[in-house]
Amino acid sequence: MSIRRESAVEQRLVQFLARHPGADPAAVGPPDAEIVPGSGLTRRVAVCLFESMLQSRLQDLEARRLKDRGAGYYTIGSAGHETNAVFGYLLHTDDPAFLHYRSGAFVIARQRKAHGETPLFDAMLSFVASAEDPVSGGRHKVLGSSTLWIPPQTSTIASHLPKAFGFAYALARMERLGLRAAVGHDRIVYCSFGDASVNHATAQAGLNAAATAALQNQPCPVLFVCEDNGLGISVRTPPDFIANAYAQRAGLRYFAADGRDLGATFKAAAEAIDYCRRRRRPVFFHLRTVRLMGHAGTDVETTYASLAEIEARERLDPLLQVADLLLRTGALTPAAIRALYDDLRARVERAASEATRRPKLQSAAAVMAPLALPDARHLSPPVAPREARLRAFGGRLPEDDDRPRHLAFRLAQALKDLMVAIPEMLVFGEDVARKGGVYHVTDGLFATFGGGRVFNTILDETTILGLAQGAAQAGCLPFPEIQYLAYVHNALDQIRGEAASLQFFSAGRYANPMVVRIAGYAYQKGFGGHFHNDDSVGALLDIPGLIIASPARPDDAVLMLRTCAAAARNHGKVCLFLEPIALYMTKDLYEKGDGLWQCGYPPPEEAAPLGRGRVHGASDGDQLTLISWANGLYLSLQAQRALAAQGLRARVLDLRWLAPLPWDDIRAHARATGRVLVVDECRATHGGPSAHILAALAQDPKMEGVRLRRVTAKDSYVPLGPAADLMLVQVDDIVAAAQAMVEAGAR
Ligand SMILES: Cc1ncc(C[n+]2csc(CCOP(=O)(O)OP(=O)(O)O)c2C)c(N)n1
Ligand SMILES: [Mg+2]
Repeated sequence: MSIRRESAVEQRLVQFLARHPGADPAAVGPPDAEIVPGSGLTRRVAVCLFESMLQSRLQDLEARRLKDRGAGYYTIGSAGHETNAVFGYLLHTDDPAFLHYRSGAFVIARQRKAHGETPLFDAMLSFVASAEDPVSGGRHKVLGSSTLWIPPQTSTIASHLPKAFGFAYALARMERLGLRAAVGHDRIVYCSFGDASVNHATAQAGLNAAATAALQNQPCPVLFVCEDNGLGISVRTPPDFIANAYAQRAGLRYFAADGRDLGATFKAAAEAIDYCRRRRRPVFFHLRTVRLMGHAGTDVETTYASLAEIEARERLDPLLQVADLLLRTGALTPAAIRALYDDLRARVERAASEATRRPKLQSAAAVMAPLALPDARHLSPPVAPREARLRAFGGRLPEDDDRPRHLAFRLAQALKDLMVAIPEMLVFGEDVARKGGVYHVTDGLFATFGGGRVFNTILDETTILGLAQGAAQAGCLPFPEIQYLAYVHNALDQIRGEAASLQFFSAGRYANPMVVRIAGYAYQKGFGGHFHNDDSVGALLDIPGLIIASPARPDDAVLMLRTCAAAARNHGKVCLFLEPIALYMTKDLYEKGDGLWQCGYPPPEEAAPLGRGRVHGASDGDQLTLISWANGLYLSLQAQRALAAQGLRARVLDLRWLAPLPWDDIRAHARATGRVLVVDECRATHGGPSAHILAALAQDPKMEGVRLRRVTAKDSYVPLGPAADLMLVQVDDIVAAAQAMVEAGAR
């Protein structure tokens, strides 16, 4: 017995077609008559669906041949799942679709409905990672279409359910707000996934969010389709698990069909789509499928299944069932179906051989092009008309009020200003609405803009970030809030794997612009634990393409928030905005009552240049540059004064941006003073950017002779009470390190 099942599966179909006796005269009818009575499926449409299904199968087989020849790279296919073509056919071509990797026939069926599409060639370009692949540009084998609302999905199972929910939820909200959306307000969102994937926390988050919305009578037209083949690679899903778990799930309307029965699937799919579209409520559609030819080309099924089982599955091949339906009813003659098979197979082979000759990505720059940051000169913040601002600010503009204010106060004003200027901007998260956020940073927004644009979410960070992605793709500019830095970690994949990667894997064709505000860092008095007092941003720093802003001063926070809004809105960027909780309410810098950590409100047309730092107290003859940001800036400025009292002159460079880092400023000030002390409030080992900064300076020939050093927090969680100070960088540590550097001699 062969452990590779491609040829067995293909031969079974070929022989079935060859041996089929043809039409039963009693079942023959005209093309527009129903092929299965009561199904709504005509013969014509059944043939059309079969073509999509067959093409999908032949593509899968070709993908394996390409891999065997060393010309292709990806072999997870749709074999056995092809009835999902029904949804591709029935939905509108701009009903957004977030797809399971086995929804290949869905894509083909949808592409057939649109003019000017070349689905076959596109798939082959994708298999061979050609730079001409019209979705990812050769960056990944993805199911997707830049013209037909199929944003590419990569391989993290279940990661797309929260954004599918988010798109549907936002679409309905945009309609109520009178906002123009990226697709019509009557569109529904399609989202498919496997049966094993349902177990994933991220899948549960998406399903739960949609169900909760429905139970709160909030429209959420999302059609979840579980393509249930009973397996997750080698692990069996308990029989009837999906039906038992979802047939009665409150908030989700359940539909089911056996994918081998084209008529029944068509009927149930049409009903489910109609329900979802008209009622604007979420649906869970259970599509029973089989998996043929293993999980992927590399999966040897015989290591975990008997031949009898494998062959039993192969007998359930939906193509056999659908071919039988078409032949029995005379929708196609045996000769026509064989010709169709031969023609399609030849076309697939021609397209594959052409695709292998098309160019690949040739340079690192070409690969990375979609990650490019916007030109700092093109980041003008949007400004609302004066009248509208006056109304929002109660008759007095914040820049006309010269009382200095603290960080949380200025951030709330900056958010308000942006909301006036950007009608599609939404603010959401836990407790952000009436309460105004746990730190009052969203104070007053709910009262000014109402619950349509400022709203509480359910308590789940995955949902919040999924909602942000979906809402962004629907045409909003989301400003989600994450309550604490540590809470981003339990949903990090939504940033790392999904939001930040979308422009890359779609070659810039799709974007999910957003500004994620995250309250974070340590130095909070009276709080312990790694959650409220988290001092690491390491997990965020290596995510390609992300913009990470981290202001310390109220004026910088306002200016940088505007830059982020422009980078997101005009360039589709995902921006993280890390706010130091410990400085939210801080008013003084050196002494109680000095009020030096308060600022005026920068005029609304001003913004901070992306990736540029800000230097404090620089003068000729400085002996040292302290480089820091956030709480570290606050401490460094205090250290600067203490050092000055000892006759040691240090300037302080606030990085402001952790990505992109302000390299020009870093290098200029390093050269100017000959000594660099990076004050990194994060943990020593990979917590913050200091090691990276020092490594880059150390190997820069222009930095010859510049002394380099850093101070960091300890590699520990942060404890409660005064013991926290033992772990975190203190002013004295900075002063001591600076003194030691200067005492060590000239550069
Ligand atoms: C988060 C995550 N964990 C593990 C994997 C590895 N993996 C890829 S597919 C798969 C099985 C998925 O099974 P199911 O959801 O039933 O889909 P099927 O392949 O059967 O269609 C696993 C474990 C992954 N891609 N993503
Ligand atoms: Mg499965």
